[in-house]
Amino acid sequence: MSNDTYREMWEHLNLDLAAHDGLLSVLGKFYGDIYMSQQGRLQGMEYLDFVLSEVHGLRIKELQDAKAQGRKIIGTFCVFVPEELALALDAVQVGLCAGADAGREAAETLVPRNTCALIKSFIGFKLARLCPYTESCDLIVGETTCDGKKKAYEAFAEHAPMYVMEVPQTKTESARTLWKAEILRYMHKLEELTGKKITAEKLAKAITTVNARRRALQRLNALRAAVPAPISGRDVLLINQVCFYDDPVRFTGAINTLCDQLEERIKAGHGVAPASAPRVMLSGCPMAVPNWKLPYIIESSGAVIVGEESCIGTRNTRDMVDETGQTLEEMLDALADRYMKIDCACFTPNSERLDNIAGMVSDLKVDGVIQYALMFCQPYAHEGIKVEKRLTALGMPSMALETDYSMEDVEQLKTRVEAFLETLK
Ligand code: BJ8
Repeated sequence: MSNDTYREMWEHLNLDLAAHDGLLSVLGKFYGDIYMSQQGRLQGMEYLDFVLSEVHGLRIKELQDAKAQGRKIIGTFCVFVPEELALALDAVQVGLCAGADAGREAAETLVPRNTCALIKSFIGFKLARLCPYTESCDLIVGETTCDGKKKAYEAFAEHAPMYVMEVPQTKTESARTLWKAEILRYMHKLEELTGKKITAEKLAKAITTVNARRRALQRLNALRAAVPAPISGRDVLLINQVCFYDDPVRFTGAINTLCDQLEERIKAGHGVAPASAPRVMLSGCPMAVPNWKLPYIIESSGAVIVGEESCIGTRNTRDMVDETGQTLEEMLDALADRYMKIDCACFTPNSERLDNIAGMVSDLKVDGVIQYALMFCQPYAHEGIKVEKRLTALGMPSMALETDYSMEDVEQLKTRVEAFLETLK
């Protein structure tokens, strides 16, 4: 499609065209430096490069076409919002978390300065009219996870069509009852929005679709246990990020093709980094597009990232929805059970997260863990202390880093990462 057609579409979505041009050119340059400069990338990554190059183009056009056919677009910020329900009603779900330091000043008119960068970024994108995804949404679904998000949604609701799911804070029986009720309430909201009814048949199909995507990503993650590592952490982070935007069936096919190529590479004993490269796992806050700063620093310092214990990582893909349910009720229970397993730091207690981290460290043959927390993120900063204790007990070296989306601390982070990697050698 021509650039003029895209510009018309962006104008129609009421984007600030000049600011948007600026964002795209920075994004393109950043992507070139961080991704295209990598050696030994697999052919299958071309699909991801294409998707990213068209992230504000072709994919937005697809969303507009879907809307023209009467389908609804649902925006989300958290892996707690069950995509299966949207798919079962023929709606399209897209992730709206943002990873760029854009619109920060505008965001700080709605939320306090000491709010994490992820929250400020999605608010900033909205207020600065930079995000065609946000502008395409018929409904934006928030959730009661951390305090920062909860309060931000109140402010955001003045600017966008918001709906908030109540996510419990514990894993007790009564919390599960509340969560099941919330799933039903959300289902009714979506039915009202789409003018359609969820049936067992439609939900079963949606469950299979989302499970297939999880299975492909699980396959990809399992292949990273190979030594030498067959794919860079940067590329897998990109895959996990694109998973929130792309059509689920098309994406699953592309990831399985990539996994076939990875298997060939592993069989041939080839890797993306030498077998001696320190194998690092990232753990903590999600990294939304285009937040590639830390992975780039780590991998350009000679290490390879082999796992992301994060929502834009294994927390989003680890658990499957049971597919044996026959009735709508059984399927909704299966959904409630699957989503209650998410080990977000907003839960108390959240000891299963420590077990999951220990499992990943061993499965992926990790040499060291870098805990990543966004500045002002209380839940992950708190859990960082427990995570470090567990890792120390396992004899696993770790370090904790706190940062935001600015580039001011790049040199400082690089120095700390290099010093940590030295200790792993
Ligand atoms: S399930 S991790 S996507 S809430 S970084 S906004 S926690 S202050 S993103 Fe999350 Fe759902 Fe949990 Fe995952 Fe708050 Fe921390 Fe900011 Fe965060």
